[in-house]
Amino acid sequence: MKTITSHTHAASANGVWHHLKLMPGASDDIASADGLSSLVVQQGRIVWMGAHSSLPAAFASSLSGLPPLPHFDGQGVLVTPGLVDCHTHLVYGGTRANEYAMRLAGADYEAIARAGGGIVSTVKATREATEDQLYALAAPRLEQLLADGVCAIEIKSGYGLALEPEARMLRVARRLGVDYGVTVRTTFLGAHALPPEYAGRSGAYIDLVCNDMMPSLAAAGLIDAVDVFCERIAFSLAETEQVFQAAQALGLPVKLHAEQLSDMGGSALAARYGALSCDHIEHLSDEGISAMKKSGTVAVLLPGAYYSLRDTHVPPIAALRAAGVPMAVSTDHNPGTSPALSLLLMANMACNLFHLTVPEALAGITRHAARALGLQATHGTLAVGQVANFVLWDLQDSAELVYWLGQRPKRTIVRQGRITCNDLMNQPINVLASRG
Ligand code: DI6
Ligand code: FE
Repeated sequence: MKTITSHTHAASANGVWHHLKLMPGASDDIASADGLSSLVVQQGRIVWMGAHSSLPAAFASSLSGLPPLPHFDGQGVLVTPGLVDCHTHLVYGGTRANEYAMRLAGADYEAIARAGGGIVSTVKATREATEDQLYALAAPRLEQLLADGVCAIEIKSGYGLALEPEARMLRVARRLGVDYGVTVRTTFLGAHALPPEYAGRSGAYIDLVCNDMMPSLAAAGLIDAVDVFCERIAFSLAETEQVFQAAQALGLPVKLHAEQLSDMGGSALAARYGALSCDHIEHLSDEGISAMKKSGTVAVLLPGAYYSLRDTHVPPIAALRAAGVPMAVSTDHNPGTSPALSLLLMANMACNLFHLTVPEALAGITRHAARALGLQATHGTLAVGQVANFVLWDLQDSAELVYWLGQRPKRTIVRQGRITCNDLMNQPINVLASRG
């Protein structure tokens, strides 16, 4: 078994980080007069933030006989919270490049799915893969996302569609989180598609999802949230509600693949169950928007799927904005409709294709994405008490994060209190020594 040890070997980020130019909206704490802030990392958390001039003496020097904290000079570069990718199907076997070629030649996604391709073809490849094979396939994908500064990620099941292969996918997701030192939230998407052995017996399959798969996987500690693909090629509103009721009985939060290809009314239903998020939502109605606003449900925008399917129905961004529904942006990484492995590229697409502003796109891949996972207390912003996840970028203007296409700016990534990528920083300078 391949075990990654690089995270545990990465240098500790414990210390004082100063001369940081915070991305607008990165923090609710006030930046100092010169626009530069400092923060202190200890044991994997941000324990202090503010102007360097007000750094408490306890952090500036050694009062208790302990060695002083190292300090890191950010030299005024842009700092963002660690990015959050709140909707992925990262673990699967095979690819669907053949379907991409078919779509280019005129076939349509729904027709391919109805003909036994689509999700079900990935189910076949996933069921045939061992746990180690699934891990080996997913790890390099995760590495691509982490290289963009992703520090927390959601990973769904949904290509197993039976207890054992669903468990395998979720165990791989958990292992990736431990091995790479990245926050992983697992989502059970047993109701993603009807497995071939249940053809024509949708009700029986949903019973299996609710009464067998979900309780077993929850008891094994493999589920953080529950999702359904509510669509005319997948599951109905009534079936979706049955899954939500089972989740509620187990105390699991819900989310929904909603209104991607048609308006099924799934978002309003999800909102009634206090959903963390409704995702895709190209065909979201005004009723859906007000229900989401009322329940505090995040709208997750997935421009990679929109782009790959050559969709033309843009989600109702202006109405979501007017209603004050928080909007997140995610890769929706999956082999069928969004083989995307850059969250920064998705932020660009959300601006160009969906007309988000730069601040909206950046909030969409940090603060609001964390909320879509229920992680807002610990992820997505820079604040005392948050996990020490942040990225220093060799940039001055935060618009550059969204502007480049396929070029990754130089950066230093601190993930879970460790420096996991370091293009920018010299060795830490001892505080007392540097003060002479
Ligand atoms: N919507 C999606 O974007 C993915 N699943 C879903 O319900 C697509 C999954 C696939 O085509 O494999
Ligand atoms: Fe998806």
